[in-house]
Amino acid sequence: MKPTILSGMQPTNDLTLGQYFGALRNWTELQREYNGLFCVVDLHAITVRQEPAKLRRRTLDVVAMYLAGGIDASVSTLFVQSHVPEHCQLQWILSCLTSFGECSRMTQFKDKSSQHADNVNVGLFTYPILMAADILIYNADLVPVGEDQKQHLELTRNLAERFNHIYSDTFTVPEPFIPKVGAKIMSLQEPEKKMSKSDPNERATLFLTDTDDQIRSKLRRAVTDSGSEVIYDQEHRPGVSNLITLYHLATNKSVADIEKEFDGRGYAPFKEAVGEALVDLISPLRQKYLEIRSDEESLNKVIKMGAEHARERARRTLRKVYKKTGFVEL
Ligand code: AQP
Repeated sequence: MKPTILSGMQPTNDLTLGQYFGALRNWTELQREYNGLFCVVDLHAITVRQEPAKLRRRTLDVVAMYLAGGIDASVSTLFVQSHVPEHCQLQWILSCLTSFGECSRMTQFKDKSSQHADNVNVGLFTYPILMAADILIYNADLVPVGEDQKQHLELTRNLAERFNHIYSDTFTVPEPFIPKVGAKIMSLQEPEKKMSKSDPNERATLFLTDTDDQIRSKLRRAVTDSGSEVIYDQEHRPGVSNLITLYHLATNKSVADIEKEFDGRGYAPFKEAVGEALVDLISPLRQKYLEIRSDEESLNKVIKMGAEHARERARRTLRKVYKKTGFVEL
């Protein structure tokens, strides 16, 4: 049996280059070596208020982008989180093992509750426990996460160990998979902030559905730093360093070669080149996506098959967990 990897994305908007380099591209590489489970986490998405019709549409958009990005539904299990109710059932059990203090320490809760001060709901607070259930219900060995999710994975590991200690060995304690480069893609307008699909400033974010002209224009207007040298220095030149990272990820050129290529040429030609490299990357992806997205019947077949596979595994784990917890079997 190959080891299992699990990951997911929220259908809160179109996906961005952050999701692509921070997650999707790695998933497609990992799916041959591992038993891959990739989900669209619609339950997580409603911790922030969503319009029902948009949520429904975006869930299928994300499924289509997974497929366009290279997830092979005949090799990996591609499913929608709400189609597997066992996640929520396990979440309740894990909630009873999680202290209030553990959830309070989550930096993403602090960030999101200040961003959505009018809707600091309990779901936002207990979100990391649902994430733990998503992972543990499949006994995932590896979870490809960006830097921002490291803390949630640590909680997952603690909960797995806690359950195992109280009730006997049940869950696999998952390991993080964090890519060395591109673990965090930054905003094009505020390079100290991560690129986010819900950023109200559209210029800050490169969507995987952007047209070639939009990509070029966003790159031209990307914030760089004072000075004119193309040198990687995350601390003092976050703007240009983010662009160097994007160029490196899109072309595979090393940072040293990029610095040499643009030595003494200033920011303008560099930004132009990054824009072109990203057009070369995103354009075929977008075309593939549009083609896949136009066939909803096939998309529905893919998620139905995914839900069936996922539920079979999830039911097995939940039965074991219920028994160990002391619930009477029906
Ligand atoms: N900027 C990023 N750089 C690297 N990785 C990123 N990820 C997201 N943004 C970046 C990684 O993508 C996966 C799925 O993320 P998500 O869509 O579930 O939610 P998120 O991390 O909350 O992303 P956003 O764009 O900020 O969404 P909203 O605005 O809806 O909250 C994760 O593995 C994440 O690390």
